[in-house]
Amino acid sequence: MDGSTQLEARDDALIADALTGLRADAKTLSPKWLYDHRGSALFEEITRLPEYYPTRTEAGILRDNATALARLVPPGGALIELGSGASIKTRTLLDAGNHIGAYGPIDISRDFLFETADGLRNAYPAIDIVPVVADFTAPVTLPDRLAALPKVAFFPGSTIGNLTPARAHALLSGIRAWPGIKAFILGADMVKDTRTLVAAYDDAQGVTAKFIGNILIRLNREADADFDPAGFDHKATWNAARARIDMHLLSNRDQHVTLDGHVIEFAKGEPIHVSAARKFTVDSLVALAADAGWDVRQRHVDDGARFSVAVLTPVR
Ligand code: AVJ
Repeated sequence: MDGSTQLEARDDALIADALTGLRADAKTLSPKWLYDHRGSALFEEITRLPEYYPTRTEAGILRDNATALARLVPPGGALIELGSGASIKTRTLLDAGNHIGAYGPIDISRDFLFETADGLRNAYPAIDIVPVVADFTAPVTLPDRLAALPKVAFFPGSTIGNLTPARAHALLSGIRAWPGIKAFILGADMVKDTRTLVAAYDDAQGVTAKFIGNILIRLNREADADFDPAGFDHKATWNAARARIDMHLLSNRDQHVTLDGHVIEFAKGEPIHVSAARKFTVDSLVALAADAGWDVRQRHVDDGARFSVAVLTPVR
């Protein structure tokens, strides 16, 4: 259960990260902690919301270009996905690529990853499914089975937008250095009208609020904290200067919370920054790629040019 009485799965990395973030002047929590088992399931629920256009828009682009995208993987080569979640979109590429030798889903949510991998093994018996439990915001060392193969990286969902520009650059540079890397298929959500953007991160049913608030429930369970989730409200705003949606939890009263024995004070209205979703223009996308040694070889978009799936190739 979600209660704070039982401290299962105490997570030292989570505690250290949360304490650093919550003791800063501007309080923050890293979005990577949103994806425990419940968080991953809530995110899948978000992807089906009417307001959350990115997933279905990107899925349409992948479907329309599946054959061309799958062909980027050499025969017997590997498709490696960063932050694979339920690997739903990936199936479009695997269905179009029966020449693909291996699929390596990388995800931080271990149980969710292994469940997904079992499902994929049943659906694609000819493809070697090699799940990798890792935090892709740090450099990922691929297991030998994947490292040895020519490979294509796949980073859908515009999750690149969750990273600071510096971390996004580091990720693109890191993948550029993988042995045998042939191409990088990168999903990126584009800048558009503010109302559409904000609605996608503040849905009428409150699923996004539940998803963001879940981080507090996780801290109660895994970081010996005593947050009252009802004491915090979800707020999404468009930050034009940084071209990103900011997601905050606002303390709705003066309160204090204990986390692993440390007291943290919250003033009424004080925010915890939990996640940012950066949005791109063609120019900002090309610049991000070029700075890390990639050419934007193709850019597939939907009719409204709301989302793009870019094919990056190493600059030679
Ligand atoms: C999974 C990072 C792509 O930023 O759009 C959705 C996460 N957070 N609603 C995004 C998210 C709140 C999502 N990504």
